[in-house]
Amino acid sequence: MKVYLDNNATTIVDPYVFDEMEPFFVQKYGNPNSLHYVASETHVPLKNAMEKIYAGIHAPKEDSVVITSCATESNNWVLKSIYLEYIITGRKNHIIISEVEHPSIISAARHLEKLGCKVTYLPINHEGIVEAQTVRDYITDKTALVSIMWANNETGAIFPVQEIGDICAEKGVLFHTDAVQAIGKIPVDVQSFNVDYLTMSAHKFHGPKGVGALYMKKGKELTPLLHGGSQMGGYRSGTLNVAGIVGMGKAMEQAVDALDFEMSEIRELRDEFEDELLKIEDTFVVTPREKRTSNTILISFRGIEGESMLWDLNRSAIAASTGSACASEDLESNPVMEAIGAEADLAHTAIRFSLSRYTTKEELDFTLAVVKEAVERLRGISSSYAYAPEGHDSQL
Ligand code: 7TS
Repeated sequence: MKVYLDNNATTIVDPYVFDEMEPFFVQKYGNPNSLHYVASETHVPLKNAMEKIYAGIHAPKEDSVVITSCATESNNWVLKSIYLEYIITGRKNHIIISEVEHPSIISAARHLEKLGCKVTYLPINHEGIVEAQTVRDYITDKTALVSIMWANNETGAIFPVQEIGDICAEKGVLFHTDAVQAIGKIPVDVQSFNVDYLTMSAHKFHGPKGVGALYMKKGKELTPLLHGGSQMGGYRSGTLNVAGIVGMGKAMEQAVDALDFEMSEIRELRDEFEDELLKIEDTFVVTPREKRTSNTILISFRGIEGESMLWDLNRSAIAASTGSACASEDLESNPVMEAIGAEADLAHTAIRFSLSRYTTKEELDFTLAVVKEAVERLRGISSSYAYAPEGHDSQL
């Protein structure tokens, strides 16, 4: 049995999404900006796909959704645009992000810091959540932007973006949220709270890789970073990724349809699996379930290096993660575990299981059995487990 539990890194393309995309490679391959019939074959599908993306986040027509190549691009774009519009011009000098944002926000912010922008990296609380009050505490009259993710990719923790949006509106500060891990997991309605910019990525909700989007509220500023033709209203030039956009539209429609299923059935599967994992001695989960997206578990097994556990899982054809794939090549400890101030030995033991609507109970039962075996084997050879603090039966 092959088990894929790394859906926060990427998801399988939904077969309906794939079917919808296929004609745009070898049949309807026109450049939408050309003036002939091959081009016009793309117009209605593109329009329909864009409508589905707008509908998926409840964006009114007067707002903008600009297609990008990925969430990394959307996130970089917002920060760099704010720098060009507000910081370099001297209107403001400060942006606020959290210390558990995706690297596409953190690295972009660090880059802007080198260019003279002040950046505040907000802490998370013991549950792995950025509190709205903390945002309020750090806003100054020189703050141009607050960028706080909606759901964290490591823990699934849902951040109070509605409250944060209210605070930003009250203080006259722009608010961006990275909603990559929220779409398809919780209802996303840009009209239900104050948000100026919102990032999406199709491959996180069973769409194709290489296509994302940036939502922007009417009247907000955004500096075009790719100058060229008039595509995407001149905000982002370059020939449209027709198949990708069509795929993202279909994936969004499917994600909205499947939302109840994700929030009930997948949650139930996740909870049962988590209950069983927590029966294993010396295991820890940071964020309480009700404050998390329904598909994610970040769990620590004391005494077991995350990478060793992954190795054992991988040998049994189970794909999981020690956290973000963007950071997992360098054997660093999990950034969220570090941010909550977990003891060093625990910060290295976190494993992320992220489910999707394709995950089955059989797959989770199999995974549980493999995890139990791995825990026994790895603790048996672990020197750090023998030194674990009180409350645990020493194996010495
Ligand atoms: N923002 C969040 C919250 C993410 O989780 C990711 C990818 C991105 C942005 C970047 O998306 P992309 O469209 O540019 O690929 N997160 C992960 C992860 O958790 N493991 O691998 C990739």
